[in-house]
Amino acid sequence: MKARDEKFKSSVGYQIYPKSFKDTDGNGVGDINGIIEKLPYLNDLGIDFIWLNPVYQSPQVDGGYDISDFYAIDEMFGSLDDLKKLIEKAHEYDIKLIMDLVVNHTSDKHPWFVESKKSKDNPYHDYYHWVDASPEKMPNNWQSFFGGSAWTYDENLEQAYFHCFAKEQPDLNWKNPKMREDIYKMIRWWLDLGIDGFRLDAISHIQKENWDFEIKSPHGNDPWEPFMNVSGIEEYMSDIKAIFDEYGALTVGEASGVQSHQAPDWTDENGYINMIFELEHNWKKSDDPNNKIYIKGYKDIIMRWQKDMLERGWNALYIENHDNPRSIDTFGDGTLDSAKALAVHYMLLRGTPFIYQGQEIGIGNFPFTDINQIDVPDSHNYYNKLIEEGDTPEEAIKKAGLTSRDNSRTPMQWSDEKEAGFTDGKPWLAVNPSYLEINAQAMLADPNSLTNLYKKLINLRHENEVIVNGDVKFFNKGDKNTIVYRRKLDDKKILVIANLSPEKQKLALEKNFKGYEELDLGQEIQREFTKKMILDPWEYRVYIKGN
Ligand code: TEU
Repeated sequence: MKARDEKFKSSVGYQIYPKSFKDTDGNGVGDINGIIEKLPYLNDLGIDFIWLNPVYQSPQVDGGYDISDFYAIDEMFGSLDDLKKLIEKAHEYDIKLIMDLVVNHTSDKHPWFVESKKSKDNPYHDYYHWVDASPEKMPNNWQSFFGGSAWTYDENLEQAYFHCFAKEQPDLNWKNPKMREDIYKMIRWWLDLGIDGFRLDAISHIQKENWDFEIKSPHGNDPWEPFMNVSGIEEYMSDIKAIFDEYGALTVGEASGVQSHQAPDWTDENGYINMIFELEHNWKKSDDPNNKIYIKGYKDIIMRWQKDMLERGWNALYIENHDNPRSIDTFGDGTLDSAKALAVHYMLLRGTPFIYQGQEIGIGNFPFTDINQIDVPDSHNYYNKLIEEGDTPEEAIKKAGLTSRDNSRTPMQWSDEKEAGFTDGKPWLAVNPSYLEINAQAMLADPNSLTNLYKKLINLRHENEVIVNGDVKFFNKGDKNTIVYRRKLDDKKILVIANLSPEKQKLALEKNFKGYEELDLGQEIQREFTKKMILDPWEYRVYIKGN
């Protein structure tokens, strides 16, 4: 067993959605060579590791999260040799590479599933969850995350199989020790190849309740309860942890359903993984037609997670990823000023920050006008449901467009050249028309740009241990739109103030902070600390004290 490497705590991650990062062969889809080409850009940003979304062989029903061969790279992304080269080149820059580990389910085209469908006594039948059923009667009333029943009937076997995502993503049966051995073998294979670790996809769903667990809809229990961090998962997680420990792997788990008070056990020195992505904070009021994050709700959730992980455990910090619309539009108001305040307030919290490609240059949501501009299946399901319920196509695309995951999957905007410099061909998903102004080249050239602010914040984390290991204390907890916290390690203190709203805010601080000096984070004017302040829209201030 290797000693646990604590470096993840002082690291900053960068998430790459490979289909949309950089295309080098003109097929309109990003590729591994494109990532290699952009390593200098990532190195210049200052990030420490890359989380690479799936590049495995896949029919791409769900953006590569439907894997048909765990050991192969999908040819649209390149080859295994390209990946080895990426690992090698990234390591030359001292950048680590972690990959998605998708083991809750496979593609329905995976040979295991193809075998499992053949007959009830096929050796792979029990690699998945098959239960006797009829077309009229599914084994229970559980719903899939992507809409509709979590069961799909198979006429030949007169059984249904379970899937908590799309029907093309059958869930693996973790109760089967042979299946687990095959997964463990695969995990080792990738670590032996030289990757530095994993982002564990949907890991909290691998264990299910018994099939007779009933969902009391619509207002009874949480519809996802029967497969959210269900008891029995501990055994599987311990097995996986033992492998991670052997290799000293860098790990982050997407583990919704793991409550903040349970998270320390998952992520402390004896925990299964280094850190956790909670999904709770993406809280929107269900009646908000603009699909905005409700800032006070968000703030309360962040404060709770920060507090619960103060003594033990570790948070992964993020405001954007490939599953949510762009943060500049959901948390912010579309302006670069809002993106800056967002950057400052989350990058200095306690935990390991992740930046999602394009977030650092301020790409916003896509102005969708037609459902055919969208690829993800869940948006199509939602759109069709709205049409069935009587919405006009205009009304339906407005709602489906606003909430679509494809907002964040449009190509990276490198320059103001054709297709934003992403491809010489036709991009698989249209480039956001904002690219003429919003692109990496323009952002890097402007010293006060969002991108240069991200660079400063990354650097600040690297140079100040207080941001890594200091404690965190919040002030003015009840304020709706401002967030104020202090990081402290011995005599060194950092005070962060951010107005997360497009209106001026009166701030009357509960405590006087004396002897602090302002850090220059590229604002037009400096402002001395005072106990009472009127903050401009999206104003942020960072003050520092001690050595
Ligand atoms: O997302 C999974 C995910 O968001 C759920 O685990 C979550 O718990 C649920 O929606 C409840 O809020 C991951 C990937 O990030 C996503 O892109 C994939 O579509 C999905 O897994 C399936 O692999």
